[in-house]
Amino acid sequence: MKLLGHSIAPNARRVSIYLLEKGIALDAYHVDIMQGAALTKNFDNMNPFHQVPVLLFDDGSVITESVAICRYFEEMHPIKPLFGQTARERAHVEMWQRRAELHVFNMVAQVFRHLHPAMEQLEVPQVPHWAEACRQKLSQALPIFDRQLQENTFLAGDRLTICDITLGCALEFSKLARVEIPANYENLHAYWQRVQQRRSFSEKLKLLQWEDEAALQQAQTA
Ligand SMILES: N[C@@H](CCC(=O)N[C@@H](CS)C(=O)NCC(=O)O)C(=O)O
Repeated sequence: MKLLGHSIAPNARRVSIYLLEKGIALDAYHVDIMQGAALTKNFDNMNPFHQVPVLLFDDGSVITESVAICRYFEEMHPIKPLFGQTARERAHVEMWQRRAELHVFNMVAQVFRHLHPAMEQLEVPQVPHWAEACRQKLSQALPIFDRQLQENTFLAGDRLTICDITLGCALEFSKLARVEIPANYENLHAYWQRVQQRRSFSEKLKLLQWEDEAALQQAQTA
């Protein structure tokens, strides 16, 4: 089994951080998405959305979507649960996971994709008005997360779970996306200080270079 990821792309980071938290080792690769390595025919067969992360099994089958990949590993390695333990806990974690992904992570991602010059080639067309609308939506969501973190060490309680990996990656991504998190959200800032000190966030998963030269040549000559 192989994980196809990226050293800084935030969705790939979600899976890397999850694996480091769980202590799961596997062969992981850096796919150079910015240079079109996910646009080849070979990659299209694995993920028609041309995105990382991808979990590739030895029989050629594939799972994509960061949280789906993490859920697979969670079933296979239930020790140190990161999706909650009881039915209620799992639902609570899922609630905050979706909130963090829809209202924070995705809003930061849309600002990045539609405004950042580095995305000009990949996000066609970039729609700056859409980015500004998402920035606005994000600013409406941040106070809700700040309030939740006033009473809780982590989003869903006193232990780190998958929703913290999503929110932490969104906060990390906000720097790259040039999205400012206002200083008055003190709980959110204190939380981010705590989270980024974890070994899973500060140490990088070791990634090999994904070489897909044959498929790249095939795509270019097609
Ligand atoms: N919903 C997907 C999103 C994956 C995604 O957006 N991946 C980005 C990197 S963070 C990507 O591969 N982008 C390449 C592109 O869009 O061209 C997930 O959770 O895995």
